[in-house]
Amino acid sequence: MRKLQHKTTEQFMLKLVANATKYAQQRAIIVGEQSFTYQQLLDASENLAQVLLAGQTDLSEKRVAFIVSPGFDYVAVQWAIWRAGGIAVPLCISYPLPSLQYVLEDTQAEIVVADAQYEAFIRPLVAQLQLSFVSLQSKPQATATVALPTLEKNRRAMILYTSGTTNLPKGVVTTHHNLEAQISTLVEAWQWRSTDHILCVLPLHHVHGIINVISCALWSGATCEFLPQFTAEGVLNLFNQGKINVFMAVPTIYFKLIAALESLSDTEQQQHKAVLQAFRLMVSGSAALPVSVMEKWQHLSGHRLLERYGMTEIGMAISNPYTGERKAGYIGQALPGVEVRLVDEHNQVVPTGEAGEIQIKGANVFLEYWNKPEATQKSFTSDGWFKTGDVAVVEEGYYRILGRDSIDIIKSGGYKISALEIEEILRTHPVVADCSVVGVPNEEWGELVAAALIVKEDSFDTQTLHAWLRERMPAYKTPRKYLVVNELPRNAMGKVTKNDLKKLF
Ligand code: MCA
Ligand code: AMP
Repeated sequence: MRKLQHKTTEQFMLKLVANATKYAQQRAIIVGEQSFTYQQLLDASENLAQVLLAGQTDLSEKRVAFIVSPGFDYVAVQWAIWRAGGIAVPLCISYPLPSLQYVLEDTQAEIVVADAQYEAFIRPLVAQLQLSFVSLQSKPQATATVALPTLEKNRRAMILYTSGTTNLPKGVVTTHHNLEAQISTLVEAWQWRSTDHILCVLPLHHVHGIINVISCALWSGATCEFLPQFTAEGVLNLFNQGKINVFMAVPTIYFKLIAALESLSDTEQQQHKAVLQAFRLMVSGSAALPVSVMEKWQHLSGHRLLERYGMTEIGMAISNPYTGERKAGYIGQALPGVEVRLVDEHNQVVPTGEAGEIQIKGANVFLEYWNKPEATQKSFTSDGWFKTGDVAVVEEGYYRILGRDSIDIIKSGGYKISALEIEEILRTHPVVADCSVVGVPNEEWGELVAAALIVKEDSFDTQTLHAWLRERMPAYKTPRKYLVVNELPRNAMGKVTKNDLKKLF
């Protein structure tokens, strides 16, 4: 296990609460017609913290999983878990039950919180696993009041699941200190302010939505508006109201917004452009931003997107400048407080201009993979650098991503997907004799998940297989392309040559 480095008692949560108190009467959250102040957020999270504590003085890193729609309740529950000393485990609202079960079992969650929308769906699983359940629908009120615990900075705060080069997703543990570092570097670099108003359309089981959007906004006294289900038209309508001035999204979302704008008349496009030009900041990340998307967006919105680079394990590490040149095709420079280096296969720093793996050090870097000491150890060098597996080069002072070490990691719509995880599930289908999964390039999605299959029956149909997979994994992980083959391309060692397979698609 990694050494805990920060043993001070200064609390991230105390600061978050102090910031919220400073802006008590300002609007923190908007969802549709409803709006909530920071004071309401403080009160609701305090009440829920007491409900979770139920008279105990500290949750002592108990894992509390929650399945709550994006909005006020989501943040109130997240803050409540943190304030009560628990570890927040946000569940993906589009996961089928088997994927949720994996997360609940892997984290050894003890309490599950659900809102009205997900209560009926999750209850049978909670009962099966014999976990405590808190229903937000029943508007729980604390019966006992205890002093909320004092939390050391190195207290574990959150577990997020990330797919990688293993067949099962790993839980990435971040501490209160990590969260503070991940938030404050962005607040500084992107000049967050209390007058900002951001729109959140991203899922809330990943860093992009949780840290970059919600947490940075609420740390700064800004307003965060939620659109729980992304549609390009929905986003453009909200933009047109003229209040939102900050937006962050994955390239696929900009691609979809561009398509929606391009379908409008010239006059309508000009109207939208007038609104978009008033934005303070628009950011793209989670996957490579194609230069064509950046250019089209600049043409339609008058904005040059700020591209940045991050990872679940590190938050954000590299960013184009807020003031200064935002270079198309580049991810920028190290963020404040983040150390970045490029190394060869022996962990030796490469000469400037040569490609190397990105390695990261800093308070932003996660603590460990939950219950996976070996995986944790393997992901760090002996001198404490986190190995990202992404390969980059520095040109004229800007980092440019060249690719990834592993062909088994796919990025689609900004989601990181493990080819091995999908293969493992496919192989359990009675008709699949063998399979191999790759990511094939796609302008809109970055990559599309594609599966080559050797099947045991001629009457096999991919629609039935697809439906079967949808019961076992979320839609964003399911293959978009299937190809039935007689054999898979293999090298002399018998290993599937995935680059050759990609060509077949
Ligand atoms: C959905 N579809 C997809 C994908 N997702 N097809 C291919 N690849 C995908 N990933 C399909 C659906 O199955 C459906 O097809 C159709 O597209 C519309 O589905 P829907 O779910 O409605 O899609 P959407 O709502 O339009 O979603 C697109 C989206 C979403 C908004 C771009 O994928 C999204 O929210 N992506 C963001 C993920 C994210 O936050 N990643 C950050 C990870 P059919 O109708 O045929 O079923 S954190 C990270 O990466 C690090 C820290 C970082 O740097 O940020
Ligand atoms: P995740 O595990 O979902 O946090 O995804 C992290 C991965 O997303 C990184 O390791 C990169 O491969 C990729 N990524 C994030 N931002 C960018 C970017 N701006 N350009 C290219 N890849 C990116």
